[in-house]
Amino acid sequence: MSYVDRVIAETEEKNRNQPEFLQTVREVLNSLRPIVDRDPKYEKAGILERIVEPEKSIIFRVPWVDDEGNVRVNRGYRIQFSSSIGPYKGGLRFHPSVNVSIIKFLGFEQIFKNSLTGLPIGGGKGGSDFDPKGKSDSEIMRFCQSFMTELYRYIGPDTDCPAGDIGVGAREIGFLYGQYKRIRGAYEAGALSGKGLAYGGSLGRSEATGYGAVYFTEEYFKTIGKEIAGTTFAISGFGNVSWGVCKKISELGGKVVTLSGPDGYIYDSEGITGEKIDYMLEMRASCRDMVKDYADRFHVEYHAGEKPWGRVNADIYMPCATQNDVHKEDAQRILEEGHSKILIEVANMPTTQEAVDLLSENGVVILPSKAVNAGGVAVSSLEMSQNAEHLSWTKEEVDAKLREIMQNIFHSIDDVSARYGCPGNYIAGANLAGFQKVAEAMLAQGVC
Ligand code: NDP
Ligand code: 2IT
Repeated sequence: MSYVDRVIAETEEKNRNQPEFLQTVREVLNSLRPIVDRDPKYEKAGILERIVEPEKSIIFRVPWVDDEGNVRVNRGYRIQFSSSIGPYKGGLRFHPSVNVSIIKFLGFEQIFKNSLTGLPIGGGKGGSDFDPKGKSDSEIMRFCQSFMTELYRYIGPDTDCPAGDIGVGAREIGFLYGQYKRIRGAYEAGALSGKGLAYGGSLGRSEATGYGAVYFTEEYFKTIGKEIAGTTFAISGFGNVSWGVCKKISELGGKVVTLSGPDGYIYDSEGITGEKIDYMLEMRASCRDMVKDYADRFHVEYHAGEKPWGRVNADIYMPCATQNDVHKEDAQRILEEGHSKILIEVANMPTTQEAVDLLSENGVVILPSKAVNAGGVAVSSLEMSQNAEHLSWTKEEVDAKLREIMQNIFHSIDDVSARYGCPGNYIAGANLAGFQKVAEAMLAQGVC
């Protein structure tokens, strides 16, 4: 049995009820064969066995009191996966679907994503099964304060720096930081990123994931003679990431024609621009969680219970909502519709393995999320740098750095995929390129 096969089998055995985690482990390890099967030093040093095991997993009780005076209890998580190349870094997700498998899949992805940015950040992820929907601001604050009352002992600017993800935006980061500061008795701004501009946040962080995804796309487009201007995009979600994607695509003259929510999708043939983009923020802030509101407000098509994949005429599909959003039947529809040959993943792991296989076998190019969405964590890391030097950079400075980072990521995964004999397989390229630096650091640091 090869080294990769053995470690996959052992990981499956040890983590039987963690499907999302196993999904990413299989994808990543399978694509590392050209490196780890060629040189026995990786097996000798147990690199793969170590990389699939989090350095530390913290699971804690989060008790809080709702507005009616009832005691509620949620479960909190922080999985500190790898500190080989820097302090743990990765978001916090508040969503009822959160469990160990989801947090471990996100933390594992984060190791390679963070390495791709070229910045000194390790991989981690956390969150809670708390559902922010329908909660008052006071309830959100009490929950965040209770969550941080336990989490604070494990984080810090040189230890672990959490940020936002699904269900955790500027409001939650504010409450979390306030409690952290109070407990620590010190202004350690670099202990959290995604902070407000008034208290140590970076200009450009809220747009960073979406803008970064579009800069990455631009760089890829150069290799196929395409431009954002004049290109039509079908995207999913209507959260922070979708908002940034819409803003930048519309600024560059492209057209986003769909958004989706848990209730269905909307089709806006005119494109999502101007006040419609601002309305996305309102929709999210309302906590109603219905994309139908957009259709009612702007009188466009609404399709209840459906996803846009393969149902609209678009040049590019861009899932921006959550994991496993594009299934095999969606991939089948994309192929039958026949217009688009490019899927750009922006949400973390938005495509099932079956869908990836079907699309790839039929000539659809897939740009993988751990490369495409790395702009968010990259600007988070730039926020940490600004905090460390007690300075704020201009929006232009941050944006120029973000663009350069995304361009470098594209070229690094493009080069590496060619070097290891799979040109154009950007999924493998991202895993191989992300792994190289982490493995080198692990080899240098001995068994730890
Ligand atoms: P938001 O909370 O702002 O938006 C998430 C969107 O996805 C909402 O429309 C949400 O609707 C939908 N969604 C979430 N979970 C589910 C589910 N289980 N089923 C159906 N729809 C769902 O999050 P972000 O925009 O920040 O994140 C979007 C994606 O991008 C996620 O995969 C995240 O991990 C990834 N990402 C985010 C980064 C960031 O900086 N924010 C950085 C890199 C990646 P609802 O809540 O109603 O289900
Ligand atoms: O998935 C991700 O990369 C994020 N949610 C952003 C993490 C961060 O630390 O900014």
